[in-house]
Amino acid sequence: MLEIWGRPYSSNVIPVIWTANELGLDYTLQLAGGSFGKLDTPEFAQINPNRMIPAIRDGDFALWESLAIVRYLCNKYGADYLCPTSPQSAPWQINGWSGPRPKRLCP
Ligand SMILES: N[C@@H](CCC(=O)N[C@@H](CS)C(=O)NCC(=O)O)C(=O)O
Repeated sequence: MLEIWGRPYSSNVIPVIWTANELGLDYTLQLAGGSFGKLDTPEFAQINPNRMIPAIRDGDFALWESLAIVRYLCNKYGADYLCPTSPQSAPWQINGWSGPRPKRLCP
């Protein structure tokens, strides 16, 4: 099952959780960062050697950086919904809303 690592009140984690919820994905939230700690553990270093949240593990695949994760989830699970499949897709899809705000996803 998809694992999302982070704390749910982190501004960089919120877009990842929102995306997973919007796509209806089953996932486990691994509380990490801030008072939850765990960023210095060997397990987390395998997921994100930069030791920051958010990060995900999807089977054997690990990824970090909030917008990279959002795009990955949309590409893998959101075809024809959040992920554009044609150059003329509606601008509310993922590239439309994340492009002008490189650090923030603001649906
Ligand atoms: N550019 C990164 C920034 C990641 C970042 O700054 N994460 C912060 C939380 S928002 C972090 O890991 N802080 C350490 C901690 O929460 O303990 C992203 O968008 O994912």
